[in-house]
Amino acid sequence: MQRNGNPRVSVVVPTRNEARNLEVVLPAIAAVRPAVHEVIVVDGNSVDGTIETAQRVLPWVKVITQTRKGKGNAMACGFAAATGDVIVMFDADGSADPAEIPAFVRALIEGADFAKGSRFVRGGGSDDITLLRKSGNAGLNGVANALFGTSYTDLCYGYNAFWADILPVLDLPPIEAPAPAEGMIWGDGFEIETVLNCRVAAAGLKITEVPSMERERIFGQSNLRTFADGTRVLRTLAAERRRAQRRRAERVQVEEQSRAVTPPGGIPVVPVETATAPNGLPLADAAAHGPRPMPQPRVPAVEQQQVRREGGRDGGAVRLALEEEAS
Ligand SMILES: Nc1nc2c(ncn2[C@@H]2O[C@H](COP(=O)(O)OP(=O)(O)OP(=O)(O)O)[C@@H](O)[C@H]2O)c(=O)[nH]1
Ligand SMILES: [Mg+2]
Repeated sequence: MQRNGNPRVSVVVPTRNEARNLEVVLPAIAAVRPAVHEVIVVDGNSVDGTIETAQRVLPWVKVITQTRKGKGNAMACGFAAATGDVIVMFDADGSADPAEIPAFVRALIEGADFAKGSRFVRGGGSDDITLLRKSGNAGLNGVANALFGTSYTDLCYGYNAFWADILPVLDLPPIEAPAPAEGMIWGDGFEIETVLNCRVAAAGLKITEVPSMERERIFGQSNLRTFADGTRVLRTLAAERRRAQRRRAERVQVEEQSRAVTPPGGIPVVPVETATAPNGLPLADAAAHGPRPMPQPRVPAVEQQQVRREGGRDGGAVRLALEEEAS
C-alpha cells in the first residue's frame, strides 16, 4: 500500500439480504472510471441469495463472510481483506452513487487522510431524509464538533473513503476475536460510522468532506428508527470521547515517565512497552514486525462485562451496547 496519485481502490460493500440491490449496485461500481481495483462484498448470513447474485452479476467480485455479527464487524473484515491503497465504504442498498467514488479519491490524493461523505454541503443532498432526522443530525453534528473539535456537517452518513495506511489508527476490534456469549464487541454494530468519525478526529487526521447525494434504498425496508438511532449516536460520542481522553492521559503519563528517567541534558528515554510508533503500533511491535495492516487490540474484560440491553437493528432481537468500551 502506498500513497500516490493513482491509487488502487478497494470498495467494501457490507450486505445483509441485498440480492436485488446488488444486481444494480455492483455493475454500477464496475462501470466507474478510472476502474476500481477490487470490490469486496462482506456478507452477514444473508438468506436471499446475496452471495450467488454478487458472483453472477460481477464475476470478479471478492466475497467474504464476516466473523461475527453486525455492520461494524463486516466493515472490519472487509478492511482486513482489502489490498488497495484506498478503501471506500459503500452500502449495498442503492442509496449511494458509485459515480462519486472518483471525487472521494481526489480528496484523498489532494491531501486528506479521511474523505467523509456529506449530504449537507453544496452539491450534496438526500432523497431519503425527513425534516426530523435532518434536525437530529444537525444537533448530533454540533455535539460531535464540540467534543472533538471537528467541523462535521454530516456525522451520520456511511459513505466515506480513506487511505488504507490509517487502519491501525482506527483500532477496530480484531476480526478473529470470538463473539461474546452475549451481545457484541464495541465497534461491531451500527455505531461503526460514528466510531470511525471520532477516532480519525481524535488522532488529528486530516478530514475533508465530499458532497454526496443519497438516494432511497432501491429494494427492501429502511431499518432506521430516528430516536433510538439518535440516542445511540449520542452514547457513542460520549464513549469515544472518554476513550480519547483516556488515550491522551496515557500518552501524558508515558511522557512524564520518560522525563523522570531522563538524566539532565540526556536523551529522552521512552519505556519501550508503552511507546507507540507514528503508525499507532507499539514501538516494540513496529520494530519487530514492521507495519501490519490491522491492529490487534486486546479486548479487555471490562468490554465484555459492561453491556446493556437495547432493542435495535443489529439482528433485530437485542443489541448490547458496550458503553464503557475500553481498549
Ligand atoms: N454484512 C453485514 N451487512 C450489514 C449488516 N447490517 C447492515 N448491513 C449492510 O449495511 C448497509 C447499511 O445498512 P442499512 O440497513 O441500509 O442501514 P441504513 O443505511 O443506516 O438505513 P436504511 O437504508 O434506511 O435502512 C447495507 O448494505 C446493509 O445490507 C450486518 O449485520 N452485516
Ligand atoms: Mg441504507
